[in-house]
Amino acid sequence: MVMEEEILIKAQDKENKNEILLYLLKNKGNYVSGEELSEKLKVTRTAIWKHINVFKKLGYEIDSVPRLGYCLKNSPDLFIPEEIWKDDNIKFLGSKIYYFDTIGSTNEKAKILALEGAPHGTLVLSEKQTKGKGRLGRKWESPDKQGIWLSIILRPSLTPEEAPKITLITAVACAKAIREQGVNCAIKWPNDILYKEKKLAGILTEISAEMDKINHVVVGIGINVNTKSFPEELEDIATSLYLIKNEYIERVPLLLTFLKGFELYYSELEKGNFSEVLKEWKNLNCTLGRKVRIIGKNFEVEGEACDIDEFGALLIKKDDGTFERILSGDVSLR
Ligand code: BT5
Repeated sequence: MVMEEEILIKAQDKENKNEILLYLLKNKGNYVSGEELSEKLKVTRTAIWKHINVFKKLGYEIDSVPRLGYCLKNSPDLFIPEEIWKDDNIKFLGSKIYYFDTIGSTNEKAKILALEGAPHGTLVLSEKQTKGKGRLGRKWESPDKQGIWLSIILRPSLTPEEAPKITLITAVACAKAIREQGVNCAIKWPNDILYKEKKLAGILTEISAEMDKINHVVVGIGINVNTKSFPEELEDIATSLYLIKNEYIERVPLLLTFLKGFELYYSELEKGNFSEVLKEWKNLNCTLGRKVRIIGKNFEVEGEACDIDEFGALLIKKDDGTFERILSGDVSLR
């Protein structure tokens, strides 16, 4: 058996965050003296100096000026865990962060970690995936440092039949974060974020459950951020923020906006306010009111997508006037 190449950069609990890097990140653009750092963080000046050199090797541009101290000028736009922990508005996501340079699939890794007991809110991120997955074993193109390839481990108090709601709240958080970049994307039920009918992001929700109880959920999100070109077979169906805006987009701020939105909608879901999120979903979707064809595991349905119910299922009005409730499938817009 050939072993998957897996290069881990960091696996860290939030309690063990690097306070020096965090302090520099929170004071980006300003000088902080070695004395201030050493007093506030109770570390020696030599230790600070050693850490600064490690951060520089990671790509952080840090000025050191005698008497003024250290100033973080530029960050490398990588998913170093402190980049997430620097945002105090993010509460439970990132309780533990696994950050890889290379991995087969963040979802596959997250499923293993979940079985090993990884806590609610654990994040798995990788700069590239060699076996990124879509639904039904399809492939997800995940080129190096060009996107956000992320999996979230959740331990929700939902019943298994409510699991599709998680895909919907993820889609809302994802679409909203992308719209903040000025890109008018829309959600195609159940798991696509489209811009002008081309796929900008996809979601893959996988659950481990018993009859009436979810053990854990792994929700995978892939967002094409700075992809400049796609393989031929995806050229007509995929796009990226870079291709839409014709400029390089910083990934870290986009990730932070997504995580904050996700926490907001997830807490609504846990409080029993899913209908509020559903309203947002309806505002952002491009499926309802359209003629669609849905291909599922053992069925094919055509008709008008007329509504989505409180479980996140799609209601189709067929040409003969009867209705069908669809839980999953591939939708093509007619
Ligand atoms: C999805 O599946 O859209 C789910 C994608 C989830 C990806 C994330 S990345 C982090 C996490 N770890 C993983 O291994 N996966 C998740 P589906 O609806 O089945 O769409 C898959 C189809 O989208 C493929 O068959 C291609 O046609 C197309 N596709 C592949 N890569 C793409 C890309 N980067 N951008 C747009 N379309 C793509």
